[in-house]
Amino acid sequence: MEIQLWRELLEPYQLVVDELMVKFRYLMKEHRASGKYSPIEEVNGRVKKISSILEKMQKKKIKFEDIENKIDDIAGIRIICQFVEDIYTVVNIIKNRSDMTVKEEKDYVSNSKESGYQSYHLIVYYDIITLKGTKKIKVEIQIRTLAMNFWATIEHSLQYKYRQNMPSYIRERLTGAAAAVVALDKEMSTVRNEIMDSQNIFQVKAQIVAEILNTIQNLYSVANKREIIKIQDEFYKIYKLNDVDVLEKFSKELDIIAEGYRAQGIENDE
Ligand code: 0O2
Repeated sequence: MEIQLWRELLEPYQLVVDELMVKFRYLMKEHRASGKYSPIEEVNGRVKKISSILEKMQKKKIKFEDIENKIDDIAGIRIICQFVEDIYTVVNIIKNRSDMTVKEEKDYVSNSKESGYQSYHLIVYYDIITLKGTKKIKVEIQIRTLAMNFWATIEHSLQYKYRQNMPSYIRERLTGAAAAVVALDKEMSTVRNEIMDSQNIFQVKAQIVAEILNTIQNLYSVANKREIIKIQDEFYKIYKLNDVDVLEKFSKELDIIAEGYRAQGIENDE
């Protein structure tokens, strides 16, 4: 196939990957901005390399004209979660979205592969719109925990290194490591609520601090310098107390001060 044709074939897949990364990252941001725990920890995406597509075509005896039909992971998104429970939350979020339709799902979390591989796979249809019109594209979304991803990354590299001839002592080590991943994820799930609470408090605090700093910055254009310095000093003093409630109270008081200046500004304009 001509190189130009490869580019034409793969370009829509790059658009899908770019759009979905923006959407999943926005989902993370939305959760965090509203002080909620995000079930998504990290999102990555890629378009399959031509060399990997050629390899798969050879292995599965796929003709050029059947590439798009028979290869489901030309566009791939990987979603990394902290806890096993989050995987199922993300699966439900995807299933309930109107911009994606699930074509197929494989739960290698409840039923890990013989290799020890764990991950939840969804093949979804996603529409892209270009000058040529609307095109339905298949995307493989892999959802797994940080621990599962660690194992899969290492195992993938070893598979690549040894191809079909992985020494049995390495395979045994990997099987043992896969069992350790299951145990680690189980152990982490038992402290999930505590971890979620502490992460939420951190998010809420970061959000309040951002709002306070924003208000102080806006005050620079309306209040006098002496007052702003007084407010700043007060903020640093309160920040050291490490008490979210006190910070929140301070933020509300600051809003009232800012509101006062705004009303005064409107009066002066009239
Ligand atoms: P690569 O190099 O990651 O792209 P398919 O091959 O997709 O047509 P299959 O094998 O039934 O059909 O699909 P499955 O089982 O859902 O696997 C799809 C992808 O999951 C693989 O893509 C891997 O990325 C990953 N995967 C599956 N099994 C394993 C495993 O045992 N170890 C690791 N590390 N990853 C696995 P590719 O195209 O096979 O490989």
